[in-house]
Amino acid sequence: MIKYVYLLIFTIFTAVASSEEHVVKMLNSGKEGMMVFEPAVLSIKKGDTVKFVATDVSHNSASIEGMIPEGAKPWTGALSQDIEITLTEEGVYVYQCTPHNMMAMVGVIKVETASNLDQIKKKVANYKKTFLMNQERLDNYLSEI
Ligand SMILES: [Cu+2]
Repeated sequence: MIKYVYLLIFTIFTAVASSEEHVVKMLNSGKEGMMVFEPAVLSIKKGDTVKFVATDVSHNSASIEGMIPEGAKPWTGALSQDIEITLTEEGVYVYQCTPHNMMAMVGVIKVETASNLDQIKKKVANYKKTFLMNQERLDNYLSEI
């Protein structure tokens, strides 16, 4: 019996220890241009956390309705504030900076698999209509996952 308890504790401990934290900076200017998340494309494991850091002010991170996996929890960060989220559902998540979505300040996170990619791509055409510049950015990001 005691052996199983140890095994259980060990399993829980390794599960916790193996979840990683990824950092995404919110920037006025980055390698890929003006108003960007960096890195804008992440591939992570289920249960990992992503911390959006307000390196520059007046940005936030917010999930986009219909562009996250089914059952996933949406998020909306406050302007100029760090926000940390834990992603527990597999699939692709697309998020934006609310004040700069017109400039295609968006990012993509893949958790394990791209199972909902087709569903997201259907939404992209319509969503891109809000972009006034960097029209190709989201397509490029999605092609990287
Ligand atoms: Cu922004």
